[in-house]
Amino acid sequence: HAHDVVPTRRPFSRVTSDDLSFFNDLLPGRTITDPDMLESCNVDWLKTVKGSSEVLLRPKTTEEVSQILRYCNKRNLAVSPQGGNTGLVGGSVPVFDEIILSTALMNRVLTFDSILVIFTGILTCQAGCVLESLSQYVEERDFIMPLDLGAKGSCHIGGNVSTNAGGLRLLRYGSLRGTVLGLEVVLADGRVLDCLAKLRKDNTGYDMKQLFIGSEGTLGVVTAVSILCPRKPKSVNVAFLGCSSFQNLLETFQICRGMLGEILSAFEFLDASCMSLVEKHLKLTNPIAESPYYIVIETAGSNAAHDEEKLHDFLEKVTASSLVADGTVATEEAKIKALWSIRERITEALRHDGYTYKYDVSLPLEKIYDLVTDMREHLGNQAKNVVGYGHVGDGNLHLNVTSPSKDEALLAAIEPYVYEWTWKWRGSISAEHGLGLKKRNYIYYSKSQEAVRLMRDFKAMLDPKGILNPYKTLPDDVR
Ligand code: FAD
Ligand code: 2HG
Ligand code: ZN
Repeated sequence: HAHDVVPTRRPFSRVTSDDLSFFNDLLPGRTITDPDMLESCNVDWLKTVKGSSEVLLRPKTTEEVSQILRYCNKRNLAVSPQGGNTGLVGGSVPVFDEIILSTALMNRVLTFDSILVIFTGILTCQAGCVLESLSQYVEERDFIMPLDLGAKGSCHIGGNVSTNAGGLRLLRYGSLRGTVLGLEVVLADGRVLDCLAKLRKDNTGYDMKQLFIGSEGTLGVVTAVSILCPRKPKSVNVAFLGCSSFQNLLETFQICRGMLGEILSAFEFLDASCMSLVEKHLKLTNPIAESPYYIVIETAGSNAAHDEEKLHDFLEKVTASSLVADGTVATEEAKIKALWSIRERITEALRHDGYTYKYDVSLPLEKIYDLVTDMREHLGNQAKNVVGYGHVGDGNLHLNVTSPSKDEALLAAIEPYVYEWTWKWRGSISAEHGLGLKKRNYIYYSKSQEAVRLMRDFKAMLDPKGILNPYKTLPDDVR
């Protein structure tokens, strides 16, 4: 397995002046060729991959997306769909001169359902709605979005669906594969697939929308989403705790599930290195005594007195048994936000620390931190920092390695070591970020040849010319 394979440009057409006049007629003022405006759309959030697209299209409607794709398919022009461009695997930017199709102007809420006077909590919106705006919209109506992530201020719901984003609430509300009730998707040839159902239950044939959830823009462009929103909890508490060993942290999780189960909405962790980074680069303050490991627990329930009593009993138990060394609890919004930002902003702190190598793995819970310890030992002083954090409740570790600048020798020491390690424990080499450009050739560490061949067949059926997000998700050589 060679790492960091740079693909060769496939024989797509190049954009001509005739193409530009077509786009200008279809999207006047929304066909962007200005190099300064294209710059930020060509570079990913991590600033590690860069394309050289010369055209950015900003449709407002499904019909416009349909016309764009029908035209591009006919002309054999490659297209890279883009939402908030917060993806972490190099999937959201062109590799060469692919046209960038942005959902930034597709940001309308279509309906928020009420049947007579009863709100069902089903939100239907265009794909380019920013997650945080949707959160505000539904919260004003006493609901919340079933997902939450650190990128909420920029990421689009269509991007979330296309990456099957996990995030901080998955433990409680499940994955988008359960909460997304319907999708509208434009296929590569411009056909509009209307699967925008708003039903909780619907077993009429194959569930087509599932194919597009997590398909990273390679099978179609998501233009609208129906999603089931939970009621807004009346009482929210956050506890920030310190543990002296990872074993203690895992035991704390066990007890937490037992004592707080029905109100638990998040169980996240970070190690001491993450804490140092957010202190150093973001000037955040550690609210408790220094510890090797920190936990963020959130409860969300309907009765503040009951929830607080439960949380109190739990905290008493874990401190009395010395599983937890120190901790603090927040009930008011400002403090809750401050505690959460320590966890949510680690990705941002890492970007300040240097060039970042990111690994997003699922592992058996009891092995989850061994990978970090092992990697630290394995890399010695080759790395600047090796840190671990993530979604304990979901068995999902974020292992990040930083170095002062891009370092091929360091990369060769990390990969495929990290993938072999994950494979050995039957884990996933991409738990929630997808494969994009960076991880596509490692798919065989988590999927069988038979499964990958079937993926290739689906791709060939839905996008025979391969114009949608080429060089992404599927490996270069399908065996
Ligand atoms: P983009 O980055 O623009 O695109 C991502 C992929 O989806 C690309 O392949 C793109 O082609 C495709 N795509 C985008 N929109 C469409 C569309 N409408 N139709 C078809 N394909 C489309 N991820 C998690 O899972 N959990 C986290 O907790 C999390 N936290 C993050 C925190 C930070 C600070 C950052 C920077 C990223 C985080 N991410 C997380 C990764 C990223 O935010 C998510 O993957 C997010 O869902 C991407 O949404 P986006 O709109 O930015 O998509
Ligand atoms: C998170 O959980 C995100 O904070 C980002 O998934 C993880 O940057 C990362 O490695
Ligand atoms: Zn994550």
